[in-house]
Amino acid sequence: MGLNYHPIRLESQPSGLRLTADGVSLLAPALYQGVSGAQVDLGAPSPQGLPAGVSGEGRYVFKSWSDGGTATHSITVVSGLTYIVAFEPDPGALFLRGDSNRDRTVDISDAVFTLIVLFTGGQLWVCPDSADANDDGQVDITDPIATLLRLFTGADPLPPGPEPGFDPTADGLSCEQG
Ligand SMILES: [Ca+2]
Ligand SMILES: [Ca+2]
Repeated sequence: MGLNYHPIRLESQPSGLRLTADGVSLLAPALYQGVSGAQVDLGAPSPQGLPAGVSGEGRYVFKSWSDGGTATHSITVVSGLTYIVAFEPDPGALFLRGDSNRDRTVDISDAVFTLIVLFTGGQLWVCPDSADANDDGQVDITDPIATLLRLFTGADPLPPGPEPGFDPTADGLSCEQG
């Protein structure tokens, strides 16, 4: 007698993130063939990068499975299974462009903070991306100037902003923590 397989539908929120079934890495949404009555280990790698097809830099962390299970847990295969794993943006990877001192507003103190760091070789940012006001992938004197120009002319900030977000452009800087 042969084994009876059931397809398990695996989805992620947002769509396009990675999950694992019995250690096999899958890009959601995906179908995984499970043996009827057997156990399958579901896993949610966390943190992980942006969903497939989304450019930029940022991270998502595990939030929940639709069955309430932990990031890695086992399920029993029956027919008609669907599991959805939810991820949420990693708060440490969210920032406002220009907010170099990380107080969640962009004002003149950010330009001052960046200048002090640049000229004193002082403490580095926990989120260098936030100090890259002109989003050219480097933190230098043109960034506090860009912040001051924007403040004095009322120009719109470069994203992410005015709400904290991920970096929409991939560059050499990161926002790893804090
Ligand atoms: Ca600030
Ligand atoms: Ca820059």
